[in-house]
Amino acid sequence: MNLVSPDETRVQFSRAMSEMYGNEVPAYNILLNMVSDINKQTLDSHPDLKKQLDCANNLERITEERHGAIRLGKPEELHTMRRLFAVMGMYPVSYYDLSVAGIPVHSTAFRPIERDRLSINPFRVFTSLLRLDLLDDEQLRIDSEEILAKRDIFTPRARDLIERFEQNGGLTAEESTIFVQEALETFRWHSEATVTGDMYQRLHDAHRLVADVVSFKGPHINHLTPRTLDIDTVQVSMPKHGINPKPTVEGPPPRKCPILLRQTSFKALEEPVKFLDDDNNFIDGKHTARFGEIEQRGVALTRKGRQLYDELLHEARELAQKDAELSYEQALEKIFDSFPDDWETLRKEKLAFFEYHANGTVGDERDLDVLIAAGTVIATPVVYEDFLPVSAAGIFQSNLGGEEGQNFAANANQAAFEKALGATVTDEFELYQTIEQDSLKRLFNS
Ligand code: OOG
Ligand code: NI
Repeated sequence: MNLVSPDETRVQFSRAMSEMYGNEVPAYNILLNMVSDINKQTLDSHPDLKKQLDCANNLERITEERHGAIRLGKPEELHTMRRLFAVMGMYPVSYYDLSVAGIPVHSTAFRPIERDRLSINPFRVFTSLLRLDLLDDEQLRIDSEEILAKRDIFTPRARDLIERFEQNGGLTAEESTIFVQEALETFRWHSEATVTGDMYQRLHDAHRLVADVVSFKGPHINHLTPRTLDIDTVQVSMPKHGINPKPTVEGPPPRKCPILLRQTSFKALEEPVKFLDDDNNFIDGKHTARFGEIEQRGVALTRKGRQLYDELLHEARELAQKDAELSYEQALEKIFDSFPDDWETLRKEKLAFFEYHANGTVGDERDLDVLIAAGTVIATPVVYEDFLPVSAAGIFQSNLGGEEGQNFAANANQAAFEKALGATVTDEFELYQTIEQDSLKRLFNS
């Protein structure tokens, strides 16, 4: 049997999803054009950045690079979703507890995990599972479970093809094409709700997110995010194109050497939907769910670097609250002064991960600092491929319509999440560590 690589299925799926979302949300296409223009300009005016990306085999992937997000309602959905993403070579990485930010979900990101597969297409989907256990209203919990129990978000054909993939260790080209079409159905927008207007209102009053998950036939993709090389320029250009972004960019402040991830989004559009009435007729209503986002990715930090980032972010948020004279951005810039901002220091202090490439004959020398100083070895930053819980909370909040002032007690439950998933999530730090170590092996064994 001639089987296609899961990478090929992922590439096709990522393209199909982008096309579908562009048809559903026209502002997404405007954003894509802006990002593509600004990326071209950035590369033209920063040959060093271009070289760095090229060196790490990461230049090609940027044009098509996207992440999306979905929200699931019940454990079995997460379980089947894991199997569906595996068909495309995407695996769950990291656990994100959003309850701390007043959002009743916990999440993971499905993405490729090996360096060369990421280079082909790093498509990722931030996937959240609703936590009805965090709601106070017992009756609403029961009603929601009952509504969700009735739906199947996967097509029978998609389920069959997932099984074929598992049995045969892959799909044929023909099966892969059908799989992409069938999988797409799960992520499509449905304007017809499965609940009455009254029920929607009850769900909405508990939390807008609960209404978004429980009221519809499936987990519509709620945004698709292109990667920009200059988020600050896109942020200021958006209003010129009729798009209003949230006021602040999430993540670290602007820097010479970008770290982790910076993100900004524009608000969800209010869309016409149809609810049921008591006689099962459709009545007109409105729902806000889908939005746009852009991201800029920087270097992946080591545990040590990440700890420093988390500490400084916390300090900056405190400072911005205490000092009315300072804007959030000013507080962020001020506090992040103490995060080294040159590649040499980031590398020598083991704050970030790097890949090492030979640029001449390495010989018997094993001291990286010596080799790099001599220009024999080049160190390039490893791209951060994951998400940030505090930033994700900010993105959730902005598209849920601002101050959704709920306080759930911090309540991580990774064990329950992994039980639903039917697998453990991979530790992101170990993946970056492997990329760095593999590059050293190539360097010194060849
Ligand atoms: C996901 C929000 C988080 C990100 O990029 O951090 C996110 C959602 O709204 O479902 O997309
Ligand atoms: Ni996102």
